[in-house]
Order: sequence, then structure tokens, then C-alpha cells
Amino acid sequence: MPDEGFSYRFSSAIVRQPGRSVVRGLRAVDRGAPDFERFQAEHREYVGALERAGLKVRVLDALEAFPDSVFIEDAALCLPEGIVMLRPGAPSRTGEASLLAETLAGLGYEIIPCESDGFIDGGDILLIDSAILVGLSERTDLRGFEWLKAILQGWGYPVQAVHTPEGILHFKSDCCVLDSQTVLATHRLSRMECFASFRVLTVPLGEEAAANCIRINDNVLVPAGYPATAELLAREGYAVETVAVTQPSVLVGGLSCMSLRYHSLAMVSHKGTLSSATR
Ligand code: CIR
Repeated sequence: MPDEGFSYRFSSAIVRQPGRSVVRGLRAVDRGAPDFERFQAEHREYVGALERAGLKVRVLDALEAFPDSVFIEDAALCLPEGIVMLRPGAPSRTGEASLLAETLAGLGYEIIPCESDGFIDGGDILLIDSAILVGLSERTDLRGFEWLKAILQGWGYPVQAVHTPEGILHFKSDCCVLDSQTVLATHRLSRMECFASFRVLTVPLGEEAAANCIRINDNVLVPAGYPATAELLAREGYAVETVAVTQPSVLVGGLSCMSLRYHSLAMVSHKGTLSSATR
């Protein structure tokens, strides 16, 4: 298992451009389609925020055949020991992982292909330095979890399955890591047993969508439009940057799912250990 900070200190990220087909992306409640041009503009802003947090960002071309492929985090899990290809649970997203694997192979990491007949989405995997929590959800089942657990335990990670309450698409739709000891979670998740050993900051009522933040190096990206959450985090001493995700949110997408954050191989000095450059 790697050093403290591995779950939020990164050097690099990969994102995928939204295609025009994003207007046909999956949604929980049909409130109409997202606007493609606005989606693109928000995506550009998002890339800028990742860069300002210190990441070198690679932007992949859109995949028109996969309307939801902009939500790239669901197809792979990047760890200092290797990259695990996942198997997103929505039928229309089958195929995203194998296309992405071709790109990820170029990073130099060992790539673990998905050999499960179960399903697992990256949006259900919460990395905290001392634990990996995997939400069983509409998209992630027990078989997918057991398969991933065997790989991650082989690398020395404590892994735990947790329940994703009904009505929440992915576990991380409602929580995120803020540092080695702290998570941000909605009321419906904050009292869960899996968070008992952590300090939990609870998202103010009415701002549930703001739980999908991302801590990257010294910044915390927070969805724009949730002032009470931004204020709470700033009061706690985090460097907050707000990013608009009005169009991704039409498709139940948020900040975490639009990038794969990772440590460049040069920063992993030996198996699983990050060099001081990332700390
Ligand atoms: C989907 O339903 O798969 C996409 N419309 C949204 C995926 C968002 N991913 C995530 O929260 N990890």
C-alpha cells in the first residue's frame, strides 16, 4: 500500500472530450438533454481547474459511439501499483473500457484487464489513504466487487463493500475524500459505519449535489452553485475552487467522474511508493 496522500496527490489526469452524442447520455430523471456547446465550455473550464491544481492533463478525443464516455472515471481505476480496467454496469457503456485500455497502455503501468462477469463502475470506488470503499449500487454488483477486491488486496489495500442507498447512482455521487482523515458526505451517508473512523463533514441540507467534490493536491474543486458547502470547506481551511457542472449534472455526472487522476510513473519510485515529488 502506498504512502499517505496517494488518494488525493496526483501529477496527471486523463479526460475525454464530450461528443455531440452526449445529448443522448443516460439520465436518472429526464429533464431534457444537456446542451452540447455549454457542456463543452464547462468541460474546458474543468480541464483548466485540474491544471490549476497542478495536473498535467491529456485530453482524449470524443467517442461518439459512447454518449457517456466523457465520464471516463467509470471505466478504469488508476493506482500506483497498476491500472485496473473496470466494467461499467450500464449496457450502453460496454466497450468504453476496452477503448480506453489502448490509451492507458501507453502510460507504462501494468494494465489489469477486467476478467469479471460482474459489473463495477469507478464512480463507486472511494479511495481514502487507509481504505478503499466500494459502493454496491445500481451499477456495481457483488461479483464485480469480489473480483476487484482480490486484486486490490493482493496489492495490500484494505477493501470494503458498502451499501449505496437507493436513489444514489454511484457511492461517490454523495461523498468524497478531503484528506487522509476526512471525508465530505451528504446526510444520508454521513452516519454510515464505514466512515466511523473518519472525520466527516456533512454537506448542508439542500446542497446534496455538492458532495461530489474532488481534492487534488492542495485544491478542492467544488461544483458551482452550492455556497454553503464552499463556505464550509473554506472555513475548514481547504483551498476551494468552484467549477460549473450544470450540463454534466443533467446526466447525473459530476466533478469526480470526468477525469482519471493518477501519478505519472516517474513519480512512483518503487512499487506502490510515491516519490517526494508528489507529496
Ligand atoms: C451514467 O449514467 O453512466 C452517466 N450518465 C453518468 C455517469 C456519472 N459517473 C459517475 O458519477 N461516476
